Amino acid sequence: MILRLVIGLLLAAFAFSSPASAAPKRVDPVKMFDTDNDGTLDLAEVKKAASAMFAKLDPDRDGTLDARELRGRLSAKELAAADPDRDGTLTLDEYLAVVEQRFNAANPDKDGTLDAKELATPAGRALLKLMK
Ligand SMILES: [Ca+2]
Ligand SMILES: [Ca+2]
Ligand SMILES: [Ca+2]
Repeated sequence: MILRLVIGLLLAAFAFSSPASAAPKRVDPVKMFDTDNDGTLDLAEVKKAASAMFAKLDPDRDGTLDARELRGRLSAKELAAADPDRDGTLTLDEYLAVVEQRFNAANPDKDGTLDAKELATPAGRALLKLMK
């Protein structure tokens, strides 16, 4: 009985917290990565998160990410563009170069930081894909 009630409540809460669009988890990405707590993400914070993501995506720890490991984060075209030595994989440096490009794309006001609004733009979301 109680279990069914709990499950019912959980389902209701889930339905309630899922707006029509497939919104990502309602975790504030700024709070997740804002290590200096200034309410915005600077490039250092973004790169730190992206480096952690890189390590997570590279379980065999060979120091590179291939197309399979990058699936859903970089398209084949984006991978090719980010891979100047054309070996089909990205090193951490190559990965962070893409991160920096996306950071700049998401920061049109060029103030050196991304706020929640900038992170919610398509460019900001593309950047977040490389961070979490
Ligand atoms: Ca910050
Ligand atoms: Ca490469
Ligand atoms: Ca900004």
